[in-house]
Amino acid sequence: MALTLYWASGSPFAWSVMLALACKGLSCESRRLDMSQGEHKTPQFLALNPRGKVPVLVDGDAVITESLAILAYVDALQPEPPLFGTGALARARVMEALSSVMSYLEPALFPIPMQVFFKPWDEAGQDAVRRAIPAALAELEKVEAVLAGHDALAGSDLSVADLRLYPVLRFFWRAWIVVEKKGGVPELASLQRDRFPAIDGWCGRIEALPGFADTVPPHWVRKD
Ligand SMILES: N[C@@H](CCC(=O)N[C@@H](CS)C(=O)NCC(=O)O)C(=O)O
Repeated sequence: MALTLYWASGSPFAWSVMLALACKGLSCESRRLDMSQGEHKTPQFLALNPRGKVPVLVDGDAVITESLAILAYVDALQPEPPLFGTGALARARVMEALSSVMSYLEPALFPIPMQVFFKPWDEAGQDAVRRAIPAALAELEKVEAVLAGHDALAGSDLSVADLRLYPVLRFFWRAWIVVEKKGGVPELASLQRDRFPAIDGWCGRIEALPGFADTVPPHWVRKD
C-alpha cells in the first residue's frame, strides 16, 4: 500500500518525517498543502487531522498524525537503519537526546523564528528577539559540545533525535536571513551555523544523505 504524506513547505516537523523516509529509502505520494491558502483547514484535511496540522501520513485505512508517531510508524515499517536505537541503553540514549531537543532546545530557540516570521517587526519584537538570544546560545553550545564528541546526538548513528533537530535548526537559522533583510538585530549573527563547527559538520552529514535535496522546503530553494 502506498504511503501518502501531507506536508507544508518550511514545516520542521514535516521535514523530519521526510528525512526519515529518505534515510529508510521509502517513497511516498506527496500532498503538499499551501498554508497561506488555508489548505490545512479545509474540511477534507480536518477529516484527517482535526487539529489542522501537518504532517499527516496515510497508509491505506490508517491515518497517522503527530510527527513522532509517524516517525515510529515508519521505523517499524522499515527497520533499517534503526532510528530509535537497538538495545535497551541505545534506545534510552535516543529518547534522552530527543527529549532534550524537545524539552529544552526548542523552547529556547523557537521564540526567535516565531517572532521574526509571525509577529510585528517593531521595537518590541526586536527586543524580544534580543532577550531570547542568551538562552538560545546556551542550548546551541550544549549541542555543539555533544557533537564535538560524537558523530550524532545519541552516539555514532543518526537517530530520530538528529532528524528532529536538523529541521528545527534550519528553521531557526532562516530567521537570520529574514532579519538581515528587515534589519535590526545584528547580535543574531552569534547564533549562526558558521559559529558552531561541530554542528556544521553534523549538518553536512545529514545533507549528504541520499534524497536529502528532495526534502528541502521548496520555497527556501534559491531560484537564481
Ligand atoms: N506536534 C505536532 C506539531 C505539528 C505542527 O505544529 N505543525 C505546524 C507546521 S510546523 C502546523 O501544521 N501548523 C498549522 C496550524 O497550527 O494551524 C507534530 O509534531 O506533528
